Amino acid sequence: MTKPYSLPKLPYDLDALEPWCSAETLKLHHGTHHQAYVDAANAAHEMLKNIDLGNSQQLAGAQSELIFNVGGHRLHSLFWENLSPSPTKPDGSLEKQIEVDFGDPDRLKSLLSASCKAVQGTGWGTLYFDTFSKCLRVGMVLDHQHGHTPGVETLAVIDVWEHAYYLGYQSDRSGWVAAVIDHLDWETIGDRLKNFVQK
Ligand code: MN3
Repeated sequence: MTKPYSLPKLPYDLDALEPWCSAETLKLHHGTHHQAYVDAANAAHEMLKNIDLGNSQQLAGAQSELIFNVGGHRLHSLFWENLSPSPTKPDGSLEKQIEVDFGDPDRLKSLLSASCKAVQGTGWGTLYFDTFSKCLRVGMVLDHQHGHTPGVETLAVIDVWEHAYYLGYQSDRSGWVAAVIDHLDWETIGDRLKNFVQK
């Protein structure tokens, strides 16, 4: 039987992000951590098929398992794609939108960095497009599922769980965040914005 969730292939080789993200870190992060969220999401999907509807606690538990693990799967899938082996710059309509909402790309990067630092414990820094206000916003997701307004369109995410950086950076989360921000794939982020604006 086909499972609803599967691990996506990385869009580059395991050593493509070296030296700032080692092949060892990427292998563990993608092949072990991301795979674990995929497996647990499939398990929660199965559990919900035959759930006892009279058992609210079991139902809430299974739904919460699904949300946490699908959240992890989705965020990691976005994360791999919004990293670039070589530095890129925002251009075109993304560049214009950044000017309108933040003044310049450095202000946006500073906000992203501060948001990543402000995550207590496990979570993610995010850049998203609010379809109501038509504004770019910087925010954070705690764990994999708390803190995001439902319905916003995610453009870029930065993983600040310790498993993302501990092998290479130990407790230096700021060093990891700075390296990721220097290697965001602004082309992918611009393409995501175009898709959301066109909706
Ligand atoms: Mn992770």
